[in-house]
Amino acid sequence: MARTEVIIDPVSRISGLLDISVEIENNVIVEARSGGMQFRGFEEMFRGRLPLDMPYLTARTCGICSTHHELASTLALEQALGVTPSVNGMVVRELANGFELLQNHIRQIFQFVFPDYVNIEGISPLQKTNPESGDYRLPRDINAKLANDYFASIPISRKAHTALAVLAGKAPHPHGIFVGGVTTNVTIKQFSEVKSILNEITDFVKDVLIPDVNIIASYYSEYYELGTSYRNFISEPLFAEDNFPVTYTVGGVMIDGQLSPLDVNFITENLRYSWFNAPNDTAVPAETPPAPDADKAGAYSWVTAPRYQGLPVEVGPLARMYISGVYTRGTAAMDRNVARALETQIICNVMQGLIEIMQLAPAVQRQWTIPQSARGIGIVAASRGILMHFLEIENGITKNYSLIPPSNWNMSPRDNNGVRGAAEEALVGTPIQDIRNPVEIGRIIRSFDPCLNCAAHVTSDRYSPLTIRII
Ligand code: NFE
Repeated sequence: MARTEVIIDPVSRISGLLDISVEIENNVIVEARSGGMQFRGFEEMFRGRLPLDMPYLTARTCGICSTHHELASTLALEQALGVTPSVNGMVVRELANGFELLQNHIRQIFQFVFPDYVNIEGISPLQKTNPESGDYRLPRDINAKLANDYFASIPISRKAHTALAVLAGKAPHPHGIFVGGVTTNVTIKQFSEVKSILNEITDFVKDVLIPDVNIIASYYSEYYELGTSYRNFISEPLFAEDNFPVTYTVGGVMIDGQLSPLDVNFITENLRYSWFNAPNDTAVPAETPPAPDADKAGAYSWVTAPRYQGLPVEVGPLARMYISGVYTRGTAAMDRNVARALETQIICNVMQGLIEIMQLAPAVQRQWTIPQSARGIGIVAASRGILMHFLEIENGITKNYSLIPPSNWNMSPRDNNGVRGAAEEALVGTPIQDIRNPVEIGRIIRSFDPCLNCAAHVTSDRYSPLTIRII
């Protein structure tokens, strides 16, 4: 039976350059590849830098989740320096991280996922979807409401970043999160501004976001079956501190339905299909950093393939919700979208509690001493899942710095055993109704909320800006 190869490069409405290639036989995807098409070399830039600069430098890894990187770097530094942050500093930075989560989730749901299901009849050609090329099923009046909500979400997601800037200096790339807590002196003015924005977002999530996502789920219910992956999950703690009035999840690992605590020693990065080298094609974070090799035979991605105990794993809101026991409905594409929506509401509720214990107080900062040699790991709940930073200091400077962002797990290429990454696996087995308009691929891929800027941490000129090739 002849196979048809479909290449979508880059996948639109995501951050970064993602090449999805699938092979289709009898209108079913039988093979899939996820490739990160840009090399950015951030880890190369980090070597030799002053450790206290790292929160600011690492935040530049990505423009849409910079707060997560700054917090992860701060945590890694605090561990290396033996610093315990102030209680109020932790509250303020958890709120800042919460606003980054809200901004990302709201934007992802409305601006990146909605156009897969809602015919956005907007005012700009850029915002107008083509009804001929889509599978749009919503009745006209319902479609009109959701299209209206698409536009209503834009100022709401922007306000989440306004609140982030109030708490942490600016957005993106805030500078207020730092060793010891934050650099922000919290006043009544800041409290009032942030509280009022949080109330507005909370109402929008309850009254608009949740009902809208439920509507989409009901009209496209087959996506509760399509796009399942391995059902192996990793979740990091999120809003888990004992002193928080409302908590969410302590995280963990779920393999074959069995829960266990996360052990970072079980994590390696496989490189057989990535344009990187390391001994045995295996990088150990902050020990044997991968060396770029753009001409490596057989490789197809600038994304490494992290594995936990050698296994591929999915991360993100669905993983957090599954491991915390809050969501058990399923693990398909629509489950990812619904879990992200429900998590947005949980985040609002936790932040409403947190803001009440935020003290109107000056920042606690002092001069920090950098040890001659030390190591630190920072783990953060990022919008797309677990984010890890690995820092090694030698002679008072940064010797090695490794990142494993969430999209490395989800969008990983095959590992050294040829086993597919999470999104690749989710595509295989998917029926494609119209091979010349394979909307199913975008819907499944966007349910992961990929960010290839994070994952591929010099853009190649070997790839044309947009190719959908049917062979
Ligand atoms: Ni560039 Fe990021 C998030 C991080 S993703 S968006 O969330 O860390 O891999």
